[in-house]
Amino acid sequence: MKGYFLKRFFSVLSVVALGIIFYQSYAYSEQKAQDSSSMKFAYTPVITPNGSTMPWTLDEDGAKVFRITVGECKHEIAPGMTINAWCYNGQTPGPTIEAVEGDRLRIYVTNKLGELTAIHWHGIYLPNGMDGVSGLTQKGIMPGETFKYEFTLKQHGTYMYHSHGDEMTQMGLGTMGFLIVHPKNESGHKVDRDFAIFLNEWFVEPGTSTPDPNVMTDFNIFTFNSRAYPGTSPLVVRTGDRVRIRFGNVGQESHPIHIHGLSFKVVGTDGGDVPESAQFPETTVVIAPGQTRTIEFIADASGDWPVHCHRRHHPMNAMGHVVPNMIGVNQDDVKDNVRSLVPGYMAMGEHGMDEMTEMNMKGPENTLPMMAGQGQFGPIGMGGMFTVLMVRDNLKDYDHPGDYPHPKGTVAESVEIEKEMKEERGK
Ligand SMILES: [Cu+2]
Repeated sequence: MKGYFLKRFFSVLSVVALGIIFYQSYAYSEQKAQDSSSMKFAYTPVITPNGSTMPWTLDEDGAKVFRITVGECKHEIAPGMTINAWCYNGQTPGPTIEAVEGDRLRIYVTNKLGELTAIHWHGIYLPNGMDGVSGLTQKGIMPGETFKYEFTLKQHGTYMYHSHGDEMTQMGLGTMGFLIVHPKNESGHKVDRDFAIFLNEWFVEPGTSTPDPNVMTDFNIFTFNSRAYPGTSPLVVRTGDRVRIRFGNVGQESHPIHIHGLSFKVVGTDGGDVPESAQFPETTVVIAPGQTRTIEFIADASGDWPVHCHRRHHPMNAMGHVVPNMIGVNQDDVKDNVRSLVPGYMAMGEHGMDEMTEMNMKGPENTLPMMAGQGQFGPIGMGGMFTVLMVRDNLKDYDHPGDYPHPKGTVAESVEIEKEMKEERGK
């Protein structure tokens, strides 16, 4: 009898023990399956406007696992224009990879293109064989193959990943993204808002959908995170926020990015932190091909402040170099006639280009108007590399806050000059 109970006791015990083991392994696999979307971080997560952050999972050995598929995708530059791009995980730029100094990254790259590829981790210190240069440091990843990259992050800062196999074509069609590494200790680096914006330029023949990667200098679409204004998301911040913006560029052209209403300091490059003693105030930062620049500022002035490339053609869409110069020429009687013969005919206005922002110009299909977007005071003569830094007092959240409520008497407006002068003299 005693033996029977003992047996029963042990069998119950073993069931309980098995249960505990099972539960633990279940809990463990739960933990293993836990992905980045459900985690809280010690750092302020980076926002990729119009883009996304790449999800990851934790492997048993603690490595962060990322999966990248290279392939074709349809990408909207702005409402009214969609291109045939080459993408990472169906996006251009590819989702932002975010990690912390000291992390071990395990990145699986699957090639769904019709030709070989490789991914280079721009600025990252790693073993030579992980550098991602097709032919030189590894075999090309052939169509259908998956390669594993693995390295431990020994630095922090703003880095990039991009194709290093037939890169003229592959990057020309969109294969690029951010690799952002947060410092192990955030103190002194903590910001309230952290944005990442990839710069790029494309040539898309008006009326077509596939960017021409052979074009060397004559681009007609200029983008922030592969979006042209008015397709770019605004950057919404609270007055007083410490803001960081990371810019990256692997294109053909350098872009002097200018911000209105405040000044900033360049605090980092793709080579690492800029020492404080070497930082100075600026309102424009040039980001050349193959560079990243990280800027920081306190958003100490509320308002709608433009953030744009300062090259004159870059905050524009679908520029054509065959646009006839019609400054000073009255074309009222001929424009519509020419347009009925040559669909999409574009000419400068007699008094400049601004009248085109108000014209309902019918361009070729899948082609953006040169300038578009509507502000609270009328049409905004901008396109391309243009967005708005919206700084607002007492924001509850970072949703689109609507038009800036200008304090009374702080907006430039039409006046009767004689009356004004008299009033001034009377003072
Ligand atoms: Cu530019």
